[in-house]
Amino acid sequence: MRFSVSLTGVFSAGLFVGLGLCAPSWQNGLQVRGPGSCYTPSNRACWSPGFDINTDYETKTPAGTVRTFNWEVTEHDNWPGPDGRVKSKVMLVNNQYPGPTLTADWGDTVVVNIKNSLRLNGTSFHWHGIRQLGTNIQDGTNGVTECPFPPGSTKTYTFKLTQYGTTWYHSHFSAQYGNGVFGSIVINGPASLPWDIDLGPYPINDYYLPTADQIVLQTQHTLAPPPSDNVLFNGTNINPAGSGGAYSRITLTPGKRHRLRLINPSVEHNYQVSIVGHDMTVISTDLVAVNAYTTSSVFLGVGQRVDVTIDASQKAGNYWMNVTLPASGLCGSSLNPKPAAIVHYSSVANGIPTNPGTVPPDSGCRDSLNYTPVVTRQVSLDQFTPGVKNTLDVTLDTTPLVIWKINNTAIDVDWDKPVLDYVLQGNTSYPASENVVIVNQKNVWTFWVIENQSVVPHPIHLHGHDFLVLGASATGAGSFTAADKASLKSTNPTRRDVSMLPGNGWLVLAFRADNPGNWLLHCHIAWHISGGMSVDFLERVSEQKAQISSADLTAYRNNCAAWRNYFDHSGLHKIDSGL
Ligand SMILES: *[C@@H]1O[C@H](CO)[C@@H](O)[C@H](O)[C@H]1NC(C)=O
Ligand SMILES: *[C@@H]1O[C@H](CO)[C@@H](O)[C@H](O)[C@H]1NC(C)=O
Ligand SMILES: *[C@@H]1O[C@H](CO)[C@@H](O)[C@H](O)[C@H]1NC(C)=O
Ligand SMILES: *[C@@H]1O[C@H](CO)[C@@H](O)[C@H](O)[C@H]1NC(C)=O
Ligand SMILES: *[C@@H]1O[C@H](CO)[C@@H](O)[C@H](O)[C@H]1NC(C)=O
Ligand SMILES: CC(=O)N[C@H]1CO[C@H](CO)[C@@H](O)[C@@H]1O
Ligand SMILES: [Cu+2]
Repeated sequence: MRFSVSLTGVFSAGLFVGLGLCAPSWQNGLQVRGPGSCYTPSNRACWSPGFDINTDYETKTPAGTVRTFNWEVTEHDNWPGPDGRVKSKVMLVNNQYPGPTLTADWGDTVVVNIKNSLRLNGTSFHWHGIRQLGTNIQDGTNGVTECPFPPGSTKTYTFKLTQYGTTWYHSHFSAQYGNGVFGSIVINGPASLPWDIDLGPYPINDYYLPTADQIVLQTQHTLAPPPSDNVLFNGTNINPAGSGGAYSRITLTPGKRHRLRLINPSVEHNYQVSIVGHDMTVISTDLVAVNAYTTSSVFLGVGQRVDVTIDASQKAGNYWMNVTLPASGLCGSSLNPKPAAIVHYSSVANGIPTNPGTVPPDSGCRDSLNYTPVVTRQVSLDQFTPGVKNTLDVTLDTTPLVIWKINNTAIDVDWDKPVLDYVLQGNTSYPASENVVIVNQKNVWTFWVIENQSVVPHPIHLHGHDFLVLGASATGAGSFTAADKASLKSTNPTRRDVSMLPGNGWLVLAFRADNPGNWLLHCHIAWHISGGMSVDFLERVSEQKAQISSADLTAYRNNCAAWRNYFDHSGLHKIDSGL
């Protein structure tokens, strides 16, 4: 049994590749939709004939099936809440907090019908990390790729899952996801390490009693964000006073290897996760399968996902799972000083753990860049000349309001006139407030230096691509210099869709211009993007119009007309960037 060996060292996916991925009998079999019979607990590297962990999913995707979901977003006052305290207002998908999990297989096409039954707010649903190859119009970014859809209306999103792993969806209508409009996405596919039991998605997020709108207004006047009132694990926790709520309990089966899909759908907190007495083995970062990497704690910035395996190989008992916020307080602080859940072995009674364990080494709110993708990528740094054309400086105004700028501009989208309107009209007179960055060269790697004038670290997220994280400086390193180029990693660096910009430091990213559309690059702290911290990459937009079906175009236009008809007569006002 594999549990007789301890999981030290780094496993390589190649090990399992060598064991023969798909049995030869499968190779000439029928085209399977979904997992083939080779996808077993002892061989998760295989998926179906012709598809396995080594398949380049950016060029080859299984046929898949169509899966339809019907959701409704509703608004509730005086919600009882999961931690024993009443919350004045929430907005929920299908009355669930977090919203329903969207589960599908690699290659499937999903159709999501969403009814907006909110009282006043529009909404828009973004599918975080989904590549949307050729389907920028399905990206769900209001003011960019669509108008918000108004109360009483239903919108349908349709897109193909070319990647696999764990991700999430959330509203992109201002900070609305902070009111509860978010949920998990599981895309079943091959894995770099065998496992027995999939425990499913496990969101861990900051939780506030005031509404997201109230905190947006507060953070426009005060730089330091308020501490969270709690941190929820899989939607629950006891409250810090211990006067209500319930711990989340993860049940392990002794002797088995479990897959846990950690997701950080917070609005502000970037943290480390550790389990007393147990290592975790990382097998995926965001939607990128990585060679198994065993560690005692994992870091998750806002928006990031880390899929881990956990072996139930310790003495049967109850153990704490802890979340640790970096000591600086710059990556979030909570009125729950020691947020925790319980990891419980099924062979013993439920109980409160007694061993407090050891606090993990302080990450300083920096990402681990030790992860190596199974499907490799390589760039040539000869093609990277740092300069004004690829430098994006982050700056901050604090008077009269707190405003976050990239390249000297705070984004401020127009819900009534998305940037897509300009693309469709071929109108290149983009308002400065759209903060566009033009990328016209076809299929080349584009390089971006993001620099920081603020002491606050930022989780930087890109739509429509996984980026290569070529490097990130130490905290306080200042600007990127020509000499820093030598420190960048160009051979199979960590690849994902969110990475941390260190406080007063730099982050260098690369993505390939292979997906025409207009894609945001933004800080995923809700209060920062609300305050303007985003650019909009206009990637080969001259090719975009031809990609849009007439049905999608009609739906887009009809929705924008309905939105303007609603909002322009509502007496309501946009209070932030709109994102
Ligand atoms: C959004 O909804 C909230 C709660 O109903 C309301 O207070 C706010 O004014 C709305 N904002 C917009 C822009 O619709
Ligand atoms: C998370 O919560 C859901 C809904 O209550 C539950 O079905 C699932 O088993 C929980 N996940 C874990 C890992 O405990
Ligand atoms: C884990 O959480 C528990 C409960 O809050 C706490 O008693 C313990 O000290 C924490 N351990 C670590 C390592 O943070
Ligand atoms: C292009 O957009 C600008 C800014 O919205 C607008 O003033 C102008 O009329 C547009 N041009 C055309 C030809 O529609
Ligand atoms: C930053 O803004 C300046 C002035 O508008 C512009 O010339 C430059 O191209 C922008 N930088 C990028 C990376 O787009
Ligand atoms: C480009 C830029 O603004 N860089 C700044 C990053 O932060 C350091 C430390 O505050 C400054 O020295 C750099 O000028
Ligand atoms: Cu930020």
